[in-house]
Amino acid sequence: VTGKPVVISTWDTGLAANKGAWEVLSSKGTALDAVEAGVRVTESSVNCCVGLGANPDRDGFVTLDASIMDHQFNCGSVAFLERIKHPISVARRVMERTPHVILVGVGAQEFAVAQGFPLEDGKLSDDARKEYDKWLKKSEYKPVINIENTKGSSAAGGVAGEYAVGAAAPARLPNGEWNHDTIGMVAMDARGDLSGSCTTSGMGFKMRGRVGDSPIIGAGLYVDNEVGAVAATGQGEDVIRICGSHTVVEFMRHGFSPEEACKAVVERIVRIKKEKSADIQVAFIALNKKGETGAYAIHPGFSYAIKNDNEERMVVAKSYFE
Ligand code: SD4
Repeated sequence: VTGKPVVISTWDTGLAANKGAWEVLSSKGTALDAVEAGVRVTESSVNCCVGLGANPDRDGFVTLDASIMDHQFNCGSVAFLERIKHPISVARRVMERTPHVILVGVGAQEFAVAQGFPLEDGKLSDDARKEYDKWLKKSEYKPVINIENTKGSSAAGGVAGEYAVGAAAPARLPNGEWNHDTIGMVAMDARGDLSGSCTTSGMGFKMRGRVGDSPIIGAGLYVDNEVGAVAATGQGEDVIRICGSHTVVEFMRHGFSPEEACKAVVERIVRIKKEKSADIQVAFIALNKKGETGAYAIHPGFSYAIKNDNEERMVVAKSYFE
């Protein structure tokens, strides 16, 4: 198969990340190199939702999760990783240089340092410090995932459709809150091979040690080079319980389009959560072997960015709730 290169990634920050990935894809690089380079852009951004600038756990520490998967079922991830700037690259080293798939916590950090990744100072970013101080006043343990539409945060106010690049909103809302904490990216290279990546600070003010869906292969990310590649964002617990990204891939295997497959899995979550679905956001992005893309969310306002040879745009996905 000779695919046309394409990359898609979650939320408005996906635009900048796609640019990073495109540099690799447009020069005939591999999808694997592209998805690593792409999300590193987001991990590097200061005061962003992902990486060391993000909101901490409820004890005041930023703890990071990331995963990566290639076209040959090779996969690697890190979870509960502290003071390392590029968890996605550590995940790739786990995949390529260890016999394992997942490393967590201190072990993951020691591995990263042994691999030459600098140990950062662990200080919170200015924005995260402010958010944490605000949170400490009440110290409520209510880890509720952000639901974009209620804040009017995302591209073009969250109405489903396609938007010019200029419509993308900044990652942080005027009131100082993030509109998300994760970037998931899936790509196809010129050879038609697929890869995916996912990196996150997890849910803000989570319990110490909490790990979400993003570093769980099959939940936050899954790639089957015969079928397609999928990444998830939103309330990780509810993605894990249905092996979300893997399930989307399986629907595509049985003939669903990327959007139909994402929709079927979102509907499954809604059936499980019943009325509690009103309080959670989950969204999937999917890319199939033909290079077709799609997404679906529980709530309106979930945006994702697409880049290929001809275009660069934002799409606000359709959703279960209108
Ligand atoms: C998690 N899925 O840790 C991540 C959070 C997320 O936008 O996607 N936030 O549960």
